[in-house]
Amino acid sequence: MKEEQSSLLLKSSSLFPPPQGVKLSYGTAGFRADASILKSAVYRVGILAALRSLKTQSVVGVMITASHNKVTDNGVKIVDPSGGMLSQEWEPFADQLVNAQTPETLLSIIRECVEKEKIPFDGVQSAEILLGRDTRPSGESLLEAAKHGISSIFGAIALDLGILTTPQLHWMVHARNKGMKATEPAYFEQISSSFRCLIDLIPNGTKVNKLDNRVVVDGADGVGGEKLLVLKNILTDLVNEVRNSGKDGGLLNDGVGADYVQKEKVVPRGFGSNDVGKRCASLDGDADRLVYFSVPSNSSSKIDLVDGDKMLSLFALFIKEQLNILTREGNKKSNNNFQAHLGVVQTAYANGASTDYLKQLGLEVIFTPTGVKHLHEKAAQFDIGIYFEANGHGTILFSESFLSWLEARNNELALVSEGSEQQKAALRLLSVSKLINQAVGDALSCLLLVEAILQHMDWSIHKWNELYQDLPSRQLKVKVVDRTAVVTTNAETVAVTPPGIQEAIDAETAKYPRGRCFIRPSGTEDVVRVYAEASTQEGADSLANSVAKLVDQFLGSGSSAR
Ligand code: G16
Repeated sequence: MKEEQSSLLLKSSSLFPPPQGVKLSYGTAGFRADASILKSAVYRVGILAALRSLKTQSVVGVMITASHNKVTDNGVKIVDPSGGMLSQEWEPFADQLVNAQTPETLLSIIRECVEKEKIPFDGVQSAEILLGRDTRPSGESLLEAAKHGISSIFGAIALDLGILTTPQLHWMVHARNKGMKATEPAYFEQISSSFRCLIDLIPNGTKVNKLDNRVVVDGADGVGGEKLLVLKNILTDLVNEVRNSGKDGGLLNDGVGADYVQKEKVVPRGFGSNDVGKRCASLDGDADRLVYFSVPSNSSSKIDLVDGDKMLSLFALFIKEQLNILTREGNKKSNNNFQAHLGVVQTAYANGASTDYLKQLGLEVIFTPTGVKHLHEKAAQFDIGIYFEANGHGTILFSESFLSWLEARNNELALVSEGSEQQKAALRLLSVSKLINQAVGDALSCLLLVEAILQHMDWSIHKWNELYQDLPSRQLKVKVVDRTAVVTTNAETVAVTPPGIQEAIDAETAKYPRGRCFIRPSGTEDVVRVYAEASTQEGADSLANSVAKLVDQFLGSGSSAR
């Protein structure tokens, strides 16, 4: 490393000293903490992003967001050149860099990484980093810190894209590296035009949502609400109303948003008995998660939740139907056949009833630990891989080889049987691959796909919700002294430490018919999460409460943080 580069790094890092006595780790989705202690971490992630861009000779992204966390938190994560999460191989390096106590240690860690990764670091190669942030008040100054980090590396350029949803930034990094236009209008153009294609392909002529039957969306008082208003102007038939759009002074994620709705199973702020019978949806704070719900007639606050598992099931059903049409009888005459391998990926939070349903559909179901970085990797191994967390975070991945076959098949069908059912099925799958975000879970594109499929099937939200009946479940958070004391295995279903806790959980679980329960340390909040399922709601609640008490006993002082 040249002398000038070293002294630039020493000088700039002295402006961003790390907070004393704080150890941060690159968790489920990057670094997250109270925004007041994050400047140094964000500055250093800027450096890391520049190194990643130099290493890969591609554009990378940095997103400033804490998604579902409370408004006073913030966070930062790197978007890899593929548009996906930072390669997990680089996470330990991110941890070391962010926790280095002095500018000198920081410099020696950077040197080590440059050497180990053989990063071209001569000031000749260039690096480009796209920056985005959500609507948190702390976002602007943290973004400046990221810019400082980036400009501390010779040849690195930061492009500030302002306020974006997290999936928009992922999409733009993906698009840039594929040589496509990577702007917000290009994003909206792609998702809205592929949505229109799906609507035009609905059997028996084009159907349009009746005005009184359009979805009502809770924007979590975050960036998603703001962007949905843009989409509402482009697709005027789509959304009836956006509430909690962030424009009316509501507090981000405070009694609103997908995380709140899914965990508490109650209406978000601004919804109630006037919404009985309506199809409602909720985005999370940075619009990478989506859940649907309806308000039953006998309730003003309880909801019927349609979560990520049901979205996965709806998507799987639709994709499977299109694949069946494509490969049925008349098609067998073609020399151009392809047995697409369709698979689904879930986590331990998936409702047991959803897994049973997916298996009944004949689908291969794989489990991974929590975090889309794990699910995405597995889904990418299929020709079509659908992954979803129960919390509404997920997408559908199409392999390059399947897409080239599909394009060719569509062209072939256009010549021999234009407008046939087979060709329509090919076109529908092609449209889905353009509509749904190939980089990461994206609430806006998932909302469009759900709306298109419900219209295609002519289904109400109730019909959709009846695909299977969820087993009653309950999730709790427990605040403990040190959540890292919980170490898990088997896709987080078994706690290896502290010793004896798993046996105690098993003994408790055995008391409940259809009981299932696990604990895991959160990677985004300072809590241990407890998930319980049983044949009745009382059973699930009681199992979750007993296990929360066990967590308290084994891990020390913490009041239940539900
Ligand atoms: C992030 C991750 C999700 C994960 C969620 C909760 O979501 O992207 O994959 O499910 O955190 O993680 P944990 O249980 O470890 O706290 P988001 O929407 O907050 O970015």
